[in-house]
Amino acid sequence: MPNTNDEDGRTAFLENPEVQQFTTPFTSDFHERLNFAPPTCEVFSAPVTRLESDPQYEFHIHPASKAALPHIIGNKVQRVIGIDEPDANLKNNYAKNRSIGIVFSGGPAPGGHNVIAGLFDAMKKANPDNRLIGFILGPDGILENDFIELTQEAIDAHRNLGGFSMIKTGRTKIDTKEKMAIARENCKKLNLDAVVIVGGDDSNTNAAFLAQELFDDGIQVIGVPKTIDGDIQVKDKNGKILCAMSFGFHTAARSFACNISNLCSDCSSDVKYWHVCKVMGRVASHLALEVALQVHPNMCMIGEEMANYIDTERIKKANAEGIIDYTAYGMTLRHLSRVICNAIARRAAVGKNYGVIVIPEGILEFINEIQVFIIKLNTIIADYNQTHDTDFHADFVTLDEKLDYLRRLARFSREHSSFTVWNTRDDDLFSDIPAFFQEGLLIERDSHGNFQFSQVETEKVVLGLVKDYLKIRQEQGRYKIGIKPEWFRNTLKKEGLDPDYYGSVIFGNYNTDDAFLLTKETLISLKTLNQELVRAKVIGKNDDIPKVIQRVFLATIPKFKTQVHFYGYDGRGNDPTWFDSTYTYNLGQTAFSLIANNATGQMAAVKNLEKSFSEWEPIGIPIAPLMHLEERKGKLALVIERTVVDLESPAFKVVEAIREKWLAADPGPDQYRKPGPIRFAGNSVDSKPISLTLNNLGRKSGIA
Ligand code: FBP
Repeated sequence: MPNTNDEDGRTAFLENPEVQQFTTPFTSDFHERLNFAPPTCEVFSAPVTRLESDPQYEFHIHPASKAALPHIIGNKVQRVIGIDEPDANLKNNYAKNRSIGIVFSGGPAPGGHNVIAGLFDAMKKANPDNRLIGFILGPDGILENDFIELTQEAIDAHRNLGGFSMIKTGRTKIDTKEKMAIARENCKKLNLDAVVIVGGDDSNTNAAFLAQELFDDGIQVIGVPKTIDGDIQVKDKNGKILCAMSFGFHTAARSFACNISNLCSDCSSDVKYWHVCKVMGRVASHLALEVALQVHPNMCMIGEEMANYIDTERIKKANAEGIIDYTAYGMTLRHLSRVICNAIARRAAVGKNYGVIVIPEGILEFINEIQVFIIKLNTIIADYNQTHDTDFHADFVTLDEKLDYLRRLARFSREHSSFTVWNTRDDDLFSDIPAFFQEGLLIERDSHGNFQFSQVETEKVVLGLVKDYLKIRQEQGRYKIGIKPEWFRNTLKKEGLDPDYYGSVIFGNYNTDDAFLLTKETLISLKTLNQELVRAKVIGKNDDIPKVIQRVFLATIPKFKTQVHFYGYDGRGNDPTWFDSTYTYNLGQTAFSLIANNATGQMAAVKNLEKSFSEWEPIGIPIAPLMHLEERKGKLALVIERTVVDLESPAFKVVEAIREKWLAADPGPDQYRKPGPIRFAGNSVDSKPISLTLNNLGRKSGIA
């Protein structure tokens, strides 16, 4: 380094190109991404595309959707067809000068910038005078008329890059008559021909309502399926797949998987930690399932499986007593902690007092007792806000104030039997929950009325129970670290003691072929060890336990040490994989084809994502038929149905069949898989979600 007092020397140093490669934000990877041109589906190489209804797809249409969305309920699935020699009509309509607005809605998902790039390139190819408007900070941008015109330069600076930073995002919902009216006025003021809403289930629901609202103004609205959670997957009523996965899922899962696989390496090296990895996905466990397939962790909880759990023992007992035991259906928090503890204890018994557990962020949503609290509290908060025309959280700021309000409700229910939402039993059960979790359950809902799982330390609740139960197991002598017989023998021999003399007194399986020695269940402390050695006359009443025996014994007492990790925002901001870059670029192109062919109330999608790229087909999916009624903010609302993990799917069945092997509660090696980092070049570049591939293979071989 030159003399830092010498201004000229320092300037020259900073201007040195070799130094500048580190002082500017531009890496070679970054340039490679900007310059990558994702391949497009063949139809997009034609000068013009048109749409063709595909009658093979049918939907169960909810009457409420029919009533609320009359202008778009009749929409059909549209195939995008490339036309090399369009007639004048088609050509002119396609090339019509258009202004299109685009908005991101909800959490970021890798690939969003490529939706914009794909749309931009398609619309400029159709007519270089077309304009693309980006609304800033999500739907708020539409309501506040805050937008920028997206230029070639801006687009080129964001190609294949993660995040939504180009126009930002937000979670506001355009859900009232007033907001709809403002949105309509602002779109009209901007002379927009169409609006593209890139969002999750709630945002695509919003897109359908906006399409209905703007129909008479001739402003088209197109949705794009985004969410790392992977819960927008569309099938028709006969199970034919239209959209296998929302965009962003693959990248987020790969990013989480890469980090979690590093933890697998770490924990199997210093062999002292259980890494508890909570991964995003609040309503569905698709991300947890995909991460499990990518990494082969020792344990992976799948929420849907827990909800589906049936305690046959309890049912038998209830049948014998002639009663119905509702608690036998769905896993309880207690049972969940037992399942985890059993696995931890089994690994410890073969000397593996470490491991990796993956749990989905929304795990508690699948636990019956917690789900009931969430629904009840949603209803209470929504009713309070409506009745008092105010905000529950502003009126009751502290936890004590909130609890006090709930207590008053419980009292009210005692006095008025017609009020059943919150009774004394609810209040008592709620008081048993740790304060931080009570607070979590009472946090503000998001603008769509969703419970905000990412704000709650779910893992802390589960871990608290696990730690308590492990302590109990330890006191019962059912949680011990197994030690290798050779190590025991060598250690004692080194100190001049006869291993056989002590072995059969200390270990329950000393003279067996077992690969690991386990101390007898009754030996749970140095005191009980002392008593046993005296009783077996191996040491005298007043003798100390030999130091080396103490050392061996202490090595069999497990310490449950955890490191807790949350994987969510990091993977959500990752640069997209090849799969997501290509998928999203084609989604943008599809959105333009739908707009240029006068569609509205459709979701741009790519069919056959689970197959090789040459089989991908751009399509439009009608949004209105995907709606059903669901509880939101304590009320029933018409929303797109989210897809949760299908327990009959080949992907889940694979996990179910192999998870015992991944637990590796045996003397053999762990089964950790290394998916490696996301790369934009090389062999792994065109990988796709493993769950999609397995489901496709399963269908092909007739097991799904
Ligand atoms: P979207 O459904 O909007 O795509 O967001 C999904 C998600 O990433 C969830 O996995 C997570 O629970 C939530 O967003 C976090 O929300 P926030 O960004 O408001 O903390």
